[in-house]
Amino acid sequence: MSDTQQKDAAFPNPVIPGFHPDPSICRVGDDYYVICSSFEYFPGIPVFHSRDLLHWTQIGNALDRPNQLRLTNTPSSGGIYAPTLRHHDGRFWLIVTNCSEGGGNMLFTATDPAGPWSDPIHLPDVPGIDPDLVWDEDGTCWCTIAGVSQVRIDPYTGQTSGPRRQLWSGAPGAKAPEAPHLYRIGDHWYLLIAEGGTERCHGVSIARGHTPTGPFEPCPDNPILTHRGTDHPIQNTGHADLVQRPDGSWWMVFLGVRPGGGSPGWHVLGRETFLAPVEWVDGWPVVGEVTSELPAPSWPLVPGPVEAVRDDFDLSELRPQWISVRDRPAQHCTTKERSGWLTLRARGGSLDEPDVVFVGRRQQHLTCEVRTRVDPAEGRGGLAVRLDEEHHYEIEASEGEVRVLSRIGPLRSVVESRSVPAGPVVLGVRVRATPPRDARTGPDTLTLGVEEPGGTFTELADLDGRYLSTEVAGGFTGRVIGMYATTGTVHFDWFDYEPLTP
Ligand code: 6LW
Repeated sequence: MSDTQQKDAAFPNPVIPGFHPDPSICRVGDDYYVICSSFEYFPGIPVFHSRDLLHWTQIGNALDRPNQLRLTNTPSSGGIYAPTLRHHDGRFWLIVTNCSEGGGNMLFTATDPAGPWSDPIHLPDVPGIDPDLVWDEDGTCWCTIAGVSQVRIDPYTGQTSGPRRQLWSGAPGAKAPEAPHLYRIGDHWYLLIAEGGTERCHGVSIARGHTPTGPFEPCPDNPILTHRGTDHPIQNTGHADLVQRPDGSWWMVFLGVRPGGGSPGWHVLGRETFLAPVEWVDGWPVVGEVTSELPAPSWPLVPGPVEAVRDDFDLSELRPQWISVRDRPAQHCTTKERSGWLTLRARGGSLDEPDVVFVGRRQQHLTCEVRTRVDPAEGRGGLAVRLDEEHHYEIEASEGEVRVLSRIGPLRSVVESRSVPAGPVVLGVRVRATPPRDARTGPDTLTLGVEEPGGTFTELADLDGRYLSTEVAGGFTGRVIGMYATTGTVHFDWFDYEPLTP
């Protein structure tokens, strides 16, 4: 891209689309890294890298071993909540809450953020969620948690020392002071928090003090970021983290949602990671306008690799974008059994169950087309759009038949069935965002169908996307589109995910 072209270019916001909530960012030299919550999915905590804050590439998942991430009996939207990523003393530090049985707060370290990350350092004396880490001038490590309270910890052992002290409870009357991050900036210590809850009342507030333990005076202009009470196309803005570029400019990553359809609006991609500029005025941060397009930056762009539409499972390991529900035992999911195919071996659970054998990727575009070629000769399985166990649409193949199924809360339906020739079959779902027309309009339409041997796509069902939205289903995640097996063994030849222009 030439300088002239760059000057006129605009860049999409969210900078990390799809279900990537609670972003935490740090910079080492010219490299930026972001991590996000991942809840009931395994592997957990996606790790992204950028050199320009606009182009982000997933380089791994921090928790990719069972001893790092136990999600047994975790309900959907349980598990891994808001992590914090920091760099100190020559290594990366990640602190996070696993809201599963036997979980709690824990620390991980790595020299390379792409991994491997360490085994967990458990923090049994650190309660609550949304833990943050910061080191003061003396090298003392402070852990700040939602509420907002703080305790001193030894990050190498997980031991706490000294009293746990209440730091700040946010603006008077605002609920849920959470997502704290503490920074030493200039002559002050700044305490950034989210409050109002992660729905439409979400916002970001800040306070400052002269020591890491306070006392803290609130910013007179709190909240410094919120879209509550507006019809801004980006809602629920909150849960932020700050980063300074080498040129001295400041930026904020935060979560937001993009409701679609008529009023009140339904968001289907979960809470996504957005970017906004920050200016400092009289010692307080002022967040720039949040826009769906970011203007060209003054610094060089460093685009990452273009993601291929097709994954043909030709590697011995799955790429980091692929996630499963709670775990991914090798005996149930492998690319080593049939070369160039993904083999899923059912273990009795259907998409309604917490142990379904499922491999999917986050839906990251409001309009997209997904297809997969499946060989159901030895079992039953197919292509699913999943929000949780009670909200999913799928097209399922068995030898000689395909069926469109839906689960919306207590309602299970066989929407359509069709005989097909024996042998492998191509299943597809086309997701088309609907422009806001009236209150009756959902955010999108999902068209599920099958590709005939000659290549013709036969549409079998059009389903309303509002029932796979967070406003209907609740929870903290977003849609994940993927492959599953409910009976026997099912082989998948390839998987196409193609963003489409609306
Ligand atoms: C997270 C809290 C929040 O712990 O939602 O948006 C919770 N913020 O900080 C789960 O994402």
